[in-house]
Amino acid sequence: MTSNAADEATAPRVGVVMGSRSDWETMEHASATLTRLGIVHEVRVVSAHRTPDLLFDYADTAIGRGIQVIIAGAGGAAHLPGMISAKTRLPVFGVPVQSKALNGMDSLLSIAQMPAGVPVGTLAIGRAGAINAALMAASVLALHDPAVAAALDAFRDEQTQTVLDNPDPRK
Ligand code: RP5
Repeated sequence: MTSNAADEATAPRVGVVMGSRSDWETMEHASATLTRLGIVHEVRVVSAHRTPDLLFDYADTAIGRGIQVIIAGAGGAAHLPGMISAKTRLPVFGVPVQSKALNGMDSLLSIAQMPAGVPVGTLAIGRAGAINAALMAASVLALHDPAVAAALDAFRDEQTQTVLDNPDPRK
């Protein structure tokens, strides 16, 4: 493998970003799901409000660095996913982090209610949303990557089999 090919194999293809370190408890589920599917990804704290210049730089350079999908989690006045989408044509999946004050309804609405023309694919509040954002990212990559497609199919088959193998909820 040449060094260029090696770099390509290890370069992150998904960016997982979050507005605060406090979001990691939620967003680690996205990262763990990507890892389980063998998808190389990067994880960064990028705050729309506290580090706006970093947000612009991250979104501006993502395509050039080989990122194909961005997963963005934020809570409260959750502007991170929408502002990233405003700055890049990459697909952006937004994860509403459960806020203390309003249980994540604020996060959900501020991520979902984007104006026409600047999309954010919005997932459920919290852990389920983080996991599903990773699965959506995998679905996008799987369109052109047989290894990711196989990993995603295996994940889904295993999930189905686990339910079928455990029909009695008392056991
Ligand atoms: C948002 O504010 C973050 O995404 C986080 O969910 C929320 C609270 O941040 P911290 O005050 O815990 O850093 O920007």
